[in-house]
Amino acid sequence: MPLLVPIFRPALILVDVQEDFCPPNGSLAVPGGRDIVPVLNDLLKLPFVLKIATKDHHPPDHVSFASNHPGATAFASTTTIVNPANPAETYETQLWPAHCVVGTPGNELLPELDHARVDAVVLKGTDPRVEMYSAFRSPLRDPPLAGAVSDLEERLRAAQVSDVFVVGLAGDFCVVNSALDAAQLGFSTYVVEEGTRCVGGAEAWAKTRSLLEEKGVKVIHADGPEIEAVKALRL
Ligand code: VGL
Ligand code: ZN
Repeated sequence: MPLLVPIFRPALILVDVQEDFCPPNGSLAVPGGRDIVPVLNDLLKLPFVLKIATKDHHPPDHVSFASNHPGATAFASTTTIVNPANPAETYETQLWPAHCVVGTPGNELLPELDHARVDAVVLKGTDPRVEMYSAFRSPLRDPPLAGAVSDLEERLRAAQVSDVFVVGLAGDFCVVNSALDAAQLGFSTYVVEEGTRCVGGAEAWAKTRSLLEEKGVKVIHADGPEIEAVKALRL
């Protein structure tokens, strides 16, 4: 019988490390959001086979903005998203202050992030009709909405990635959904705890962490053995 040697080909995904998700000026600032940058820059120095930054990239008329729904309040109100190709498929989503609007300063990746080490930027949330927390795809499945499926999976497959390490913002929204999708797509998936912060702070992280672990995503530390294994790789 041929010996099957599993090949460890880890990728790093930096989710939405953008001005609007960070103090001091972000419209949807995550507490401590800026503090993760040194951890991310250290990870970017490691020999991951692929390093991808994602950006929440919304048009001004995006469905997730409370300002686009008369009478709605950011953080408190919700709206129903409908699959444009199948009115029977719907989901409820929370409304937010306008954020990461294309062409605005809040859309920019943080300047202190080590951009030179990022291989590619993947855009998400570009279709005004749907919310897209996961950097892979919107929750619409029946059928999937073409404009709300990114090329992230394709890029990971093309690079023969085996393991996906997720960090960024926000832990309780786009990081968790991206990690759950990565795991569902068959990648061994990790979230580096020091590399994320939640909209809902420490309390939200405790819940998010349990959900990740329940779904088979490992929550790890930046100085843990999984990161040591990446360090041990030679490109
Ligand atoms: C996000 C809320 C709305 C995120 C994006 O990147 O976590 N959260 N849009
Ligand atoms: Zn958004």
